[in-house]
Amino acid sequence: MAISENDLVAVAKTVRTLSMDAVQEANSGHPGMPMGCADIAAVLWTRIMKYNPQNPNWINRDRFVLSAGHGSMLLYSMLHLSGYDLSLDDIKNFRQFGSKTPGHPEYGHTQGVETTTGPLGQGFANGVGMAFASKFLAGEFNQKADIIDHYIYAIVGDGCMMEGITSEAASLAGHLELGNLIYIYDSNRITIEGDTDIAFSEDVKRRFEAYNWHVLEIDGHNFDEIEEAVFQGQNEKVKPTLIIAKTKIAKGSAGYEGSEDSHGAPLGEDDIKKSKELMGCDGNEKFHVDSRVYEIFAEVLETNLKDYSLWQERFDSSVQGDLKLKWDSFFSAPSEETLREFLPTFKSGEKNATRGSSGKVIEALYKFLPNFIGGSADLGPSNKTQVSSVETTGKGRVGRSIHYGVREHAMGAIQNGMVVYGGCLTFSATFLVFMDYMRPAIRMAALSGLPSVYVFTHDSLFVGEDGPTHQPVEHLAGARAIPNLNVIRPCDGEETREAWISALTRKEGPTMLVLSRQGLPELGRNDSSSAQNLHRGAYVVVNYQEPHGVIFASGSEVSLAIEASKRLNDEFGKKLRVVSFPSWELFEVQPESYRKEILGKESKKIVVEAGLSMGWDRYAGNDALFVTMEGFGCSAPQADLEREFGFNVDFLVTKSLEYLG
Ligand SMILES: Cc1ncc(C[n+]2csc(CCOP(=O)(O)OP(=O)(O)O)c2C)c(N)n1
Ligand SMILES: [Mg+2]
Repeated sequence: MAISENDLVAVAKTVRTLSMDAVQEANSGHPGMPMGCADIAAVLWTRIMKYNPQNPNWINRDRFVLSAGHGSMLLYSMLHLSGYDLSLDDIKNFRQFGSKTPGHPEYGHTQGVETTTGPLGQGFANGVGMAFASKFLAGEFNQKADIIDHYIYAIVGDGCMMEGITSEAASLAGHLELGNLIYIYDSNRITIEGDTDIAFSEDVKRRFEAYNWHVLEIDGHNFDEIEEAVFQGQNEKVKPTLIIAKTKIAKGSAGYEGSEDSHGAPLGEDDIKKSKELMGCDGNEKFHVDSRVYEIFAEVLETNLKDYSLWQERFDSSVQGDLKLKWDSFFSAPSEETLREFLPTFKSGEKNATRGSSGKVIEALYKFLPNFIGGSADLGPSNKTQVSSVETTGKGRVGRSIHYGVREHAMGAIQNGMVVYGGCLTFSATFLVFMDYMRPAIRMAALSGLPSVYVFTHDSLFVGEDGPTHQPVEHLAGARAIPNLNVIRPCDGEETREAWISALTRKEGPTMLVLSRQGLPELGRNDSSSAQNLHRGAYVVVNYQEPHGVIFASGSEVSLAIEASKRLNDEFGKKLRVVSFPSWELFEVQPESYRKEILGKESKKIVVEAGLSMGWDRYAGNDALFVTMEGFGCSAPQADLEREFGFNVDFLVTKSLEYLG
């Protein structure tokens, strides 16, 4: 049975009353947005979207992204009504400790939440990543039938529209012609401080048309217009669609409709009672869902289940044999052993920049893993991420080697969208110094537990002549401060391969690979100093029975430490162990006995790292010698910087002797 206009009214009313009640009960939250978008949501979830709450991870479901994440009660209402694992009690516990209904939607926490949103604009860009991944998989698997042919829907607000990340992501989506995107802009012309006139006067329609989007304008409270616009969006196969929906924030509230006061605070018992009565509901009833509304969603489910089984049949009859094997490989992670079989090895005596070794690893990954995709924000040749063996992206074309353009922030968030979508292993790349341009997206990956891989090259002062604008100083400390982000700074090619293995086999969160621009010697290794020790975070590369002290170093400073240690022993009889310390995070999860053994009993500890010393005292104590950076670098050739900033063997030997006494 078709969903009638009265049904839509009933659903929208329920979203409004549940949202008012939940925010009131929590005494915090955002009722305005869900009330304003209730009509849009009612149409999307009953007449438009294909989804299956009984198999929430169905790969060909339509995705719904609530980019305006503060309106979480909109999403929770829809998830509850449509039969996801979210009860009315969960809604009553909105924003409470341990509930399934946190303030902003959290991926992995609440079934049916496709991506974590709240920081405005992230969701917009996540959706672009989903659309990219969807097109990529469609290209690989729609051989005999359309296996992947769904849409990505999002509701984005004025705030999303103002954020820079949205401009980056929209520009790329228009260029790639991601016609599977259908975004609805909740244009209520209200943000926290008031009317958007105070800060936002551009013509969004013309702006998005210029980005090569298909733009429509509708009344966001008119069901027919909403539905018709979405159909037009579906029929537009080339351009992404933006539906500018004129709405009223807090639509249906007796006293707050159209007012910024409804944005982020409960409406109050009085207004809620009056509003409910105006809507024809019992003013005293709380968290009420009319039985007809559940019936409507039972009908929706029936339709959706039919679509789902048709899809299943399509899948079973067309994805067979080699194509099925390929499908399975796309959806299973490669093991450490498999990766080690085909990844390159590096020989002692060679000299390689770790970005170069990483480049060789990337070439092999592209060759052996058909779902390995990624790219750089226009630094491919420098990041050594660009390969000629696979198709690149271009105007109207997705590909495995992605030209993100100079758009770091969107790159990070688009990558997150690909990861939550599934089916692909993906990396992004830029200079380490520009990680700050994508930091919010990295934080979201860490928070959401997404195994995104970041290739950050040109990792220190030793970038040289480009000067302090391009020389990272505080970036390692800043990265280590992000919970659940693994930071790995390998010292040579062998460690670089292992770092990639660590990143690609990690399931719990993102990993960043911090790589050198300059050449570094491959360490001479034996069994006990095998690069596979990288997975322990820190390990001994130079050992002595009764050492005078220990040097902790990472990345490009490991070979320097080894050379200094050798001279200190040969010329001065001072024995310093050297620990290659590529990753704090990997080290932290080792057994205590291992950590104690590596940190050692020596009271004399030296840290050598071309970055801030901040945080190293946790391993080396306050009395350690820190051969680190304490301020910005400067523009000069590498050798001069090594001398001036104290990162050469002579300096390290002299300083160590002074320190050891
Ligand atoms: C990056 C970011 N900056 C600031 C905020 C705080 N914030 C939350 S909602 C909001 C205003 C958003 O306005 P709009 O998108 O129009 O939502 P509406 O008030 O219409 O619901 C702001 C500034 C945020 N969540 N994310
Ligand atoms: Mg607004």
